[in-house]
Formats: sequence, C-alpha cells, structure tokens
Amino acid sequence: GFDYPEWLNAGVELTDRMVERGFGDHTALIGNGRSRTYKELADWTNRIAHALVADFGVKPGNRVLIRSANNPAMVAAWLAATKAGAVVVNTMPMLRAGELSKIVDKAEITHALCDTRLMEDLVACEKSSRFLKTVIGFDGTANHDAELDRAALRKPVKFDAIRTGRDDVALLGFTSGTTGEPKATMHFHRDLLIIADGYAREVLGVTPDDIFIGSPPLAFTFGLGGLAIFPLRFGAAAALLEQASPQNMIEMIETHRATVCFTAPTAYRVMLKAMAEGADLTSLRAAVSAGETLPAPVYTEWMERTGKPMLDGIGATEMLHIFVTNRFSDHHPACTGRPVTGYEARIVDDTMQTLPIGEVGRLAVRGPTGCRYMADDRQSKYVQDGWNLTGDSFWMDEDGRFHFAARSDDMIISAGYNIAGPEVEAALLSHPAVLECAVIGATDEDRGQIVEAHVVLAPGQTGDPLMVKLLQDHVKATIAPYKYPRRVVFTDSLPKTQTGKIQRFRLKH
Ligand code: 3SK
Repeated sequence: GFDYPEWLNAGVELTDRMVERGFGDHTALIGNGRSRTYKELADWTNRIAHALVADFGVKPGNRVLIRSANNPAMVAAWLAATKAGAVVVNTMPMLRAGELSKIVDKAEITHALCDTRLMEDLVACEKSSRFLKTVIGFDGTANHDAELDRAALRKPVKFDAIRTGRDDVALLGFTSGTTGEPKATMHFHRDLLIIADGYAREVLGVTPDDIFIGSPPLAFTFGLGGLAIFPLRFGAAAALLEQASPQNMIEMIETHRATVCFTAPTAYRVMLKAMAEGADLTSLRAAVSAGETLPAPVYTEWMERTGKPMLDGIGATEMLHIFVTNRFSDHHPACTGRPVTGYEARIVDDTMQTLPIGEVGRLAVRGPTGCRYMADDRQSKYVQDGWNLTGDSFWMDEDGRFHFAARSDDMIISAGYNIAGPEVEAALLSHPAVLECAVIGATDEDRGQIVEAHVVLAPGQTGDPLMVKLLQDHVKATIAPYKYPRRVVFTDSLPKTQTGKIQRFRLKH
C-alpha cells in the first residue's frame, strides 16, 4: 500500500519538499518563453497562497475554480490554492459561460482564478451565480501583471501551508465524458501523490533528468498527472504549451529534447509522419498513449521507427489517472496491458458477475484513488463494493492482459452480430488513405443497425464511390467481412470532446 503521513498537503510535497530534497536549482516548469526552478516555483506558489488567504479570503475547503490554458501560471495557481487548503476545480479555456455555470453550481465554487485573457465567460457566469463571488485575474504570460500577481508580489516567500489531512479532498475532477452532463469526482491529497508513486514510478521510471511534454489540458486529470504531478514529484521538468498542436509539440520536443510524451493516438500519427519527413524525436524515451485506444498500426510503426514501445494505457477521471497499462517490459499491439500496482480490474456482466476469459464485458476497476462521485446517484449505480464500472467493454486474455473492445455504447448489433466499432475503425485506419475515422451503428430497418463509418481522408485523397468500395474491400480483407461498413460518409473533421475524445454519439442519427 501507499503510506503517507496523516497531515499531508500535495501542493507542499510538489514544491517546498522538492527544494528541501535538493532540487531547488532544477528546472521545474518551462513555458511562455521562460523556465522556473523548483525554488522559484515554491516561492511563487507560497506568495500566491498568502494572497489567496489574506487578500481574497480563501478558507480551507472553499471550492476554487481555475480557468486557463496549459502554462506555468496555471500550475502555480493550482499548487497555491492546494497549499491554501482549497478544493480545486481546474477548467479548460474552451468552456463557455453556460458550461462554467453548471460546474460553478455543482461544485459550489466561491472563488475563481482566471487567466486575464479568458475573463469574459467567467465574469458572465459570476453575475448569475449564487456561489461565485470572487473572480481574480492572473497573468498567464510571463509578465506577472494582473491582480493576483500584484497581490502575491507583496507577500513573503514562506507560507505555513494549511494543515490538510491526507484524506481531505484536494481536487474535484469534472468529466462530461462523451455524453454531455458534467459529473464531479473527489480526489484526496494522497491520491495526487499515489498516481506518481504508483504509475509514474513503476511504469515510467521517472528521473530528475526527464522533461515532460504533452497535449492533454491540465484541467483533465490525464494532463494534470502527466504534465504537472509526475514531473514535479521526481524533480523533473514539464514543458507546457498553450496550443498543444502536434506541430507545436514536435517543435518543443526538438527544442528541449523532451523525454516523456503524453498524448493521444491521433497526435502520434502526425508525429510518425513528421519523423518520416525528418523531425528529430529521438530524445523521447517514453511515449504514453491514452484517451482513445491505440490502434495497432500506430503502435507497430512507432516501435519500428524508434525501437521503443508506445505505452497504451487506460485511465479515468473517476480513478484520477491510468490504472491499466502496458509496460516497457510487457507490451503488445491492440492490448492495454495489466493493472497498475494497487489496482484490480475484472470483466463483468450487467450484474457485476465476473465473465470467463476471452468474453467481452464491462471493465470494472478498484483502486486507491477512486471512485467517489460528488453528490450524484452515479455512486450507487456505477460503484459497487468499491468497484467502478467504467463505460468501456474489454476482454481479458489468459495471461491477465486487458484488450479493448469498445466503449460500451459503441457496440453495434447488426443482424444479430456484435460488432465493436473500434475494431472496424482500426481496420479502416490501417489503410493509408484514412487519416481519422469514427464508426457508429446507424438504425436500419432490416438489420436493426448497420455499420456506418465517418472518414476523414488523408490529404490528396478523394471521397468518391471508388474510395468507398476500396475502403469496404480493405475492411473485408482485414477483419471478418460481415463487419465491413455498409455506409461510408466522408467528412472534413470528427466531433470531439475538449480533451480530444471522439464523440461518436454526435454522429448518431
Ligand atoms: O484514459 C483516459 O481517458 C484517462 C482519463 C483520466 C485520466 C487519465 C486517463 C488516461
């Protein structure tokens, strides 16, 4: 198990404690054209924490919302609010007033810390809120020129962190999943360290020499872990990008010789193409893929090109981070791997009975970091005896490795056949003309449902009847022919969540 002192503050552990441990002069954060050492980060966050408590009246347990793109100032705001004993809700810049209001109401947010470039929607939300009374701007650029920055500059660099217990809630992870309604899960101070001391230590073997890069927003626990908690827990550095396009990531990797990358398969496909055209990504020693299942061709091509495995894993906001994963010493194509130490996973039917090896069912997971829904009847529906029922269908092989089949609602039933949409997607993606695709079950009078593929073609390809036939034949030759898409729709882009997950439900009609 994981053993932490009774009084524990994750913000202190990731900053002041790192200075005490001798990392003061190491680079902690890179972003917006400058870098900060651990000592600078500790001082910066202590000053902000002082200002939050003394000038803005933040009290332990207050719910504090942070609104920003990925940049060092957002990390500092999150750490400072955590040091002040607040319960933090990190949010993405793309959210609009309506979406923010739902979060503010549900979490009973009292204070919001907002990059001054993103104030408008939050101010609109403050006006109509019963709870939110204090919106404080911070400078997301490197200039320190906003209300919070000015207040912080007047404060001392030492802050006696609020005494928080290891089981006090530190973070509310909001997820709207692929269906829409926001739900919140509660995470304790200890959880924030467990994901580093478990997954990041065991699977990635993080060292102080590592430089992390990636695309997931810090507002998404995948990003908060991969781009803040994991590097800071081990004296490593994080390079943060406000616009994490694959191209920007490639440039950042080349400039800073980044060693660990967290992103989703689509970005890795672009990176593979860039490598073929001469991009130098040889500094990467670990490529973590999550958010969407990793198609076998991307895994295989990465292995061929770099000689290293791409590590596919599955996590959930509910569980805070990755709980089943491949490892450098144990990795396979089209396989998500085994549970991270401390977690258990099994395949169950609708009554939570464990299914035999090889049978597709719901993935259930149990572990130290979840699952605790906040004020939600989901707790009784999706969590039983500590087992969290995920929205994914998997099967387990005889060696205890887990294999993705589909999101539970992406299972297509056509003329009595069960067809996993992602399997058809993987077959389509193995054709060079296909850049991205999403497969859904479309209602059909004869067959109940038919397989319908929405395809974004690679540049230079034409979506004509010939291409339809070509792709259908390709699927028939790759997997069982009955799974081929009877309908193919060409499109310029696919609907996605703000964290990059394809929203197949939006394609359904
Ligand atoms: O797999 C995911 O979508 C995920 C969600 C939250 C945290 C981490 C991960 C990988």
